[in-house]
Amino acid sequence: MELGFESEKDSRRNSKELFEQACGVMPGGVNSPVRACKSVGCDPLFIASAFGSRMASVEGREFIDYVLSWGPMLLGHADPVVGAAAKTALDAGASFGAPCPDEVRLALAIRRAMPSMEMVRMVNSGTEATMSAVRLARGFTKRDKIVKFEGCYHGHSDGFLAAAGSGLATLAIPGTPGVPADVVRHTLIAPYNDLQAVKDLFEAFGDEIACVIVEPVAGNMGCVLPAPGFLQGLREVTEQYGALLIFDEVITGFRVSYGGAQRRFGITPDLSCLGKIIGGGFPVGAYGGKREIMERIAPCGDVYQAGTLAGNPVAMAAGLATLQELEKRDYDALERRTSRFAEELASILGSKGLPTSLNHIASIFTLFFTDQKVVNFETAKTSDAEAFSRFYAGMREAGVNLAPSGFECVFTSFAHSDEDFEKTLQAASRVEV
Ligand code: KE4
Repeated sequence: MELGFESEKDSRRNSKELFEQACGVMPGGVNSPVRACKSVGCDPLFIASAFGSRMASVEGREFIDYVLSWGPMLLGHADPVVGAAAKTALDAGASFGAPCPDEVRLALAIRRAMPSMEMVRMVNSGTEATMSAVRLARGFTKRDKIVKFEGCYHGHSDGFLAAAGSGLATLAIPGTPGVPADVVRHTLIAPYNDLQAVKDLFEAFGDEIACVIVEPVAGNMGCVLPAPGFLQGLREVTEQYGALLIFDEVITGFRVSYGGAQRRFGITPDLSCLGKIIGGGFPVGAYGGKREIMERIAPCGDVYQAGTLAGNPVAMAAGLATLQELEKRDYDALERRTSRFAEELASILGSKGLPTSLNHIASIFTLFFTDQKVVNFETAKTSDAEAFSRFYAGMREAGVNLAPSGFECVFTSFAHSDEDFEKTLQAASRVEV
């Protein structure tokens, strides 16, 4: 029988029934693969609402949330200031298909935080941002090849889906059908943190390489920090060969500092890509960089890129309110609290006999279940996936919502209280792993 929302009763249905219905009408029952929880062997929970650090499933079960919509909700869910800004914008009209003041205000706020982004173009997702930045790099340099890093994920545009990290790594698909070999032929892949491998690629293909695109802190093989000198080395080798350096700051932008990883590590990329936080939960991405490069983008230049809902007034208002709020917040205090929390979590799980390897920066961390230091995708893959699945299931049972993949991050927010952390640690101390 076709299940439907014929009656009020239906809307109170549980996640299991909703997932069954979803699977009949949406591939995998979800709109993004990792949400299906396949790699941890669970069915997804359907969420009815979220506020601050908490979210509630359709069954009314409450969870402390460390996914935060995969990063955007650094202020916490349903922040009242962001919500009010979005509602006011919505009451004035959802979309104009014409310029609006908040597009300019948000672009200026981004540039103030990240001065390397002399010009900014708004798009609707991180995928669009990175796809467009690479097209621009190719147009500007008149070169075709790109360098990316194994385990880094830059969204699902064709050229990147070769040994990508998030999603594909979890589903163990090293590339994907549907992408012509001709396209990924131009994609060169190096191990993260392996500067010599990058230099070797430039040695071999130097004048064909348009850009190096990198997550300055990797977040899609779990959290992996740049080795000392790695980012500076990328800056130098790209300058040496006339290639562009693109920072994919979709996760790190406004999270590892208000000025992103580029401010934290003191590296100036040629182009940067943003998403997640700058939309405050609405679909927003952006790319930007040096004026002479960005001015090659249509309509002032000849590199084409467009989008019906780019710069959407509601999303711009939410993003602007988010950045204005974040500018007032104490990132160092959140980093200290997150560090203490992550260290205590590691020691609790270590006391259960699990090997633990913690990577942490700002309000992001990943606890790998391995005795190796995790510095790239190879070492990330030594983490015990079965142990992670047991940990995930046990924590969800105890009311803690973690990312359903060992190749993702734990995100904290300015809404997480010490009580949230304490409850989470108590849950971890009871989990059978
Ligand atoms: P979106 O197209 O999903 O907005 O952004 C793609 C993207 C680009 N760059 C980085 C560094 C990213 O992390 C992402 C997307 N991140 C994943 C999870 N880490 C989104 C979750 C999902 O795919 O459902």
